[in-house]
Formats: sequence, C-alpha cells, structure tokens
Amino acid sequence: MDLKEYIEKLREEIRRHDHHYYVLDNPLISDAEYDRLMKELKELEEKHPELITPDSPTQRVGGKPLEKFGTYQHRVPLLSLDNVFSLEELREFDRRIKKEAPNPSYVAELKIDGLSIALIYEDGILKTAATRGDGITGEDVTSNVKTIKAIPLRLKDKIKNLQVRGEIYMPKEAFLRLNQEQEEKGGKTFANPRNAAAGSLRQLDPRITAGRNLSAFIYDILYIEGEEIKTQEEALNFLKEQGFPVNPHYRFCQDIDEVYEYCREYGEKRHELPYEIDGVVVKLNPFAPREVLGYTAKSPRWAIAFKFPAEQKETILKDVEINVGRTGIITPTAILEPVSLAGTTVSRASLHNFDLVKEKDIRIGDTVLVHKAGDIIPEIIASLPEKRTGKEKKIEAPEYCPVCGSKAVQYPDEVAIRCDNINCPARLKESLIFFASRDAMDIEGMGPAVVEQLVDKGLVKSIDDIYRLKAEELEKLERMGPKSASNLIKAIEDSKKRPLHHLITALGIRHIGAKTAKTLTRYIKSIDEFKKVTTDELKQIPEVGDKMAESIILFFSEPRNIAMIENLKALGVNMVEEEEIGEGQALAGKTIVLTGTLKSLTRKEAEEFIEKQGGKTSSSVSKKTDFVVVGENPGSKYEKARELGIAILTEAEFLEIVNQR
Ligand code: 1X8
Repeated sequence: MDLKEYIEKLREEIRRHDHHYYVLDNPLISDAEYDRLMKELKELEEKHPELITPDSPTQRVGGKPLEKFGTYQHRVPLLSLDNVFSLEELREFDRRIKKEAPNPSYVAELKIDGLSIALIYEDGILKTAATRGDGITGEDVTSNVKTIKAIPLRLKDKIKNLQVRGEIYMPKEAFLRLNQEQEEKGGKTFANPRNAAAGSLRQLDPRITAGRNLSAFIYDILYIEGEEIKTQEEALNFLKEQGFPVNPHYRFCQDIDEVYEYCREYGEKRHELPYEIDGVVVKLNPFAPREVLGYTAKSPRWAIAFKFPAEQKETILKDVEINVGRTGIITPTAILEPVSLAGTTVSRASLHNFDLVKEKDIRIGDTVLVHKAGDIIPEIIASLPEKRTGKEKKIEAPEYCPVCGSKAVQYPDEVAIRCDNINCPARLKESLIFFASRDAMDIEGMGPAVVEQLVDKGLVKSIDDIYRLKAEELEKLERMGPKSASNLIKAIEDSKKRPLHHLITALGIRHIGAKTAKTLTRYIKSIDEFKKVTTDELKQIPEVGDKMAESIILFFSEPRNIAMIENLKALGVNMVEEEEIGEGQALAGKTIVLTGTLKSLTRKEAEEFIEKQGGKTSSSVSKKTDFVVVGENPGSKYEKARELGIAILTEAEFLEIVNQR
C-alpha cells in the first residue's frame, strides 16, 4: 500500500466513525482513539499537502472567514407546506388526495424545528450547501455546513448529480449549553434552538459554526440522476444507504387514521426528544400521483404539515428575585403563579437581564405568556399589557448589588450588569465552591453545604479566610465531626502546595478556564510575573486571544485582587509553577506508544497517566519511541516495535509503573 492509499484508508476509517457517532448515535471507539486517527491524518496531510482532497475529514473546518455569503439559485424550488391543526383538516387533505389517488398511503415524519437546507453533491462529493431563502434564491453556506459532522462530505456511491433537502437543527442540550456560555460571557442569548441554529449557520467564520454542535436530518430528494425512486419510503432508505442522517421516527401509514394516530403520539412524546419539533409532515407515499396533484403557488398538494399547538401558557408574574452569580452577574428571576407547561409545573422563569425586561416591558403583577426554551428552561415570551389593572410595578435594574451594596457595573458590549466586588457574600459562596473545586484548588470536603455554613456563620468573609480556618471552628458546623473537620483542615493544607495553574484557575478570572490557566503557566511561571505581564506578551501565547489578555490585565490591575493574592501568599499558598510536589516523574521525557486493547484502564486514562508522569504518547512507532505498551490484539505497531528493537511492555508491566505512583 502506498502513502496515498494509506491516507485514503485512514479517511475511510474516520468517515466510518463519524457516521457511527453522528448519524447512528452508536460510537465504536473512544474519543481519544478517534482523536489519534484524526491527528495521524492531519500530520500526514501536513507533510503531503498535495494529497489533500476536499472530502477529507480534515477539510470540515478550513479556509478564512467570509466577507459575506454568496447567493445560490435553487435548481428545484424549496417549497413551504400548508399547515393543518386538527383531525378535521387532516381528513379534508385526505379527501383532496383521494380525487387523484384512490387508495392513498402516507409517510408521516417529524417536522424538525430548524432551518431548511439544500445540499448539492456531484460525483458523490458535497459541492454546495444553500439555505432555503425565499425558496428560489438562498445563501451559499457551504463552508459552515461542512463543519456539521452529521452531514457526509462524500456519499457511499459516486452519484453523478444529487440534490437533497433537509433540516439543520441545534439539539436542545447544545442550545442550553450555548445560552449558558453566552450568559456567563454577558453576551446575547437565543430565544430557542431554531434561532440559535440560524445564528450559528450565519456566522461568517466557519470556526464559530464548528463550535456550535449543529446537526441535521435529511428527508427529501430534490433531484437525482440515474436512480429510480418510486416512493417516499424508498427515498428515505436510499438516503440512509448513502450515509445521510435520516430521522428514525418516520412511519408508513396505510391511511389517514394511522397518520392521525402518529400525530397524537408524537404530540405527547415531543418533549422527550433531544431536539425540538413543531409538528408532523405528512407525505403521499407513492410518487406517481404527485405529478397529477401538482402544486399551489407555494406548496405541493401531496404533502401537508400537521402543526402542534405552541406550548405556551398565561400566568401572573408575582415578583422578581434578584440573584448574584459567581462572576458577579446580577440576574432577575420571575416568580410566577404556578402553571403546568410541557409536562411540568412552572413557578420561576429566567428573565435573563434587565435590558430584556425593559425591552419587553414586563412588570410585576403582569399577566405574562410563558414557554420553555429548548423545551426545558421556562421563559417569559411577552407581557400582556391589555390585561393590566394599573397596579403593576415597573422592574428597574438595581444601581447597587442587592447583596453587598457595591455599585453595579455594566461593561461595554455586555447586556449583563455585574457586582464587581469579589468578596460580595453572594459571589463569595459561589466563588468559594469554585475555588475548592477539582480543577481549581481541589479541596476535598469543601462543597456547597459546607461553604453555605462557612459564609452564613461569618467564618469566611473572603477567599483567603479558608486558610485561616481552625479545626475547632469547623467542628461546630452541622454534620461535621472531629474526624471530618481534621480531614478538611488537612485538605486545605494540602491545597497550598498545588502548582500555580490551579490557583490561576481558582481565581476565576473571566474567560480563563482550567485549560487556559495551564497554557498560561507554561509561559508565566510565577504570580509575580503575572502581575507584570503586558497585553502584548499575553497575546503571543498560543490560544490566548484579545479578550483573555484584556481580562487578565484587568484582574491584576485591581488592588483588591492583588491584596487577596498577597494574603494567600502570606498564608503559605504556593505561587509558582513547579511540578506537583510529591508527584512522581517516572516517565519524564519518554515517548510511549500504546497499541491493542488495555483491559484495566482506558486509553484516555493511560494517556493521562503518561502525561502526568512527564511522558508523551505518540500514535506511531519510530526510532524515537522509548517503549510500546501492548494490549490485546495489538496492531502493526507491535510488529514495527519488534522490527526496530524497541522495548515492549505488557499491560501488567505498565500497570506496575502506574501502581507504584
Ligand atoms: C419542512 C420540514 C420537513 C420535514 C422535516 N422538518 C421540516 N422542518 C420532513 O419532511 N421530514 S418537509 C418541510 C417542507 O417541505 N417545508
């Protein structure tokens, strides 16, 4: 096998895993193993750029941000559907169909609440992806759509010309995560997964789209050459065979009653699905009568959308609670007269920020319309001013933090208002929980229940007070005996020895998470250097962007923060990045290759261990390899190691090193 063939084999393997992971929802290998394949492919393509092909899995995110999207003329118009809302209207549709097709059978499919998209394949390779637009002209969003892993860049067969239609959507979970991130950043949140998907697809920089976890379902063939497809069922099967993600919940229905049963069933089950649907699409199964039935000005006569009623309810906004989070963001929460909505009772709803409250003119005492964003998070859609009595009270953004009284601030480009006092009791609790968490100072036994009491009893008034706690004080806390008190004191004491990146994480600097903290401390080795670092120096560190740099500078220019750091230093907290004290470096400088299946630990665990001990793993055996760890059914790497005379360790031998640590 020559290199070109080897690379193509590697790509085929990655495509197979993408398909299993993103389309079949049934991964065959661990993330680490997948990453290794991808890394190998990337490295080979970097060395041999002439062998890169547009359908290579590495080409999903490529190129520079666009200036603007081009337009795309659809070869077959992307029509909309007529809506029906009742069994009665469904029967009317069936009667109209029966005039041309006496015994109609249907396929019922879920109507995905996303964005319609057309995909154009030539010789089995994805060439263009375009939004629906007005149905005739759409926008060319190819580079963004390529980042969606559920969409194949290459089909199973080399079909000369194929155009398909589908829906791009954002899973509920991804939507909730995105909004949470946006909220933490003080940025704009999205009203629903559909808007989030639209916003993500319309990014000019495909790298942003790539990070948004979009997915897709494909449901129609718009155009095909050289293939006879006679029914919708056949069409869906064909799409599945070619590697497209086809929604598995479609159903063949013998008659319109079966269609209605399907609509009823999914009207109830919709909230259990991991994505939002807004109805059912009903399509005449055989294609032949479709020609005769034809089209109205904007929709086919052989298909219809059964729309579910929107899940929203009216209720009374009784009060507004104001909360302060760890990062100081001050958020209003609506306290509602309880209503049942999409399967649960709702009595609170996020109001997100005060700008939004003002924009929507929401007042205490208002009758409001509530729904669940992403089918989960209760939100107020609108107030109903026509139902006001005149007794309603306007909701004003507080000028001062409701907990500590510091002036509330609003940063440029942010909608959120914040309490900037890092020792604000509300922020303090959240900050302490974060400070003690695993990636931060890793203080076992200092969870929310303990922190709550420490702050409420006045034992901890600022973060550095943790290191002033005495066992006698801790013993007085609820559910804390002498033994657990002394364990906690020991855990606090141990945390003083952590390398600097733990402290940098623990400080909770905006935009600086555990991973960035670790990167930073590879270059900035002591807190004193952090105090002196400049924006330019920070920006030279890989992965550190403008926002991060700015945020670090701001943090270290705040006298209150410096004072706290000085206190921590005086109390004996380590301020330099050295290797973890007491931790071994058994594999320092060693390059290790893993092959075959390990029985007692996962690949990921093995890799983490090696890294922690100062070694590094590699995906291929070379003269530079120090040793190869061989599990069950080892691959060619084992042969190669023997050929090159490289040390070979069995799993048991490797475990011995692991267990000595
Ligand atoms: C829109 C949608 C269709 C389907 C699913 N989700 C949609 N949003 C489907 O056919 N399974 S069809 C359609 C349309 O034709 N406007």
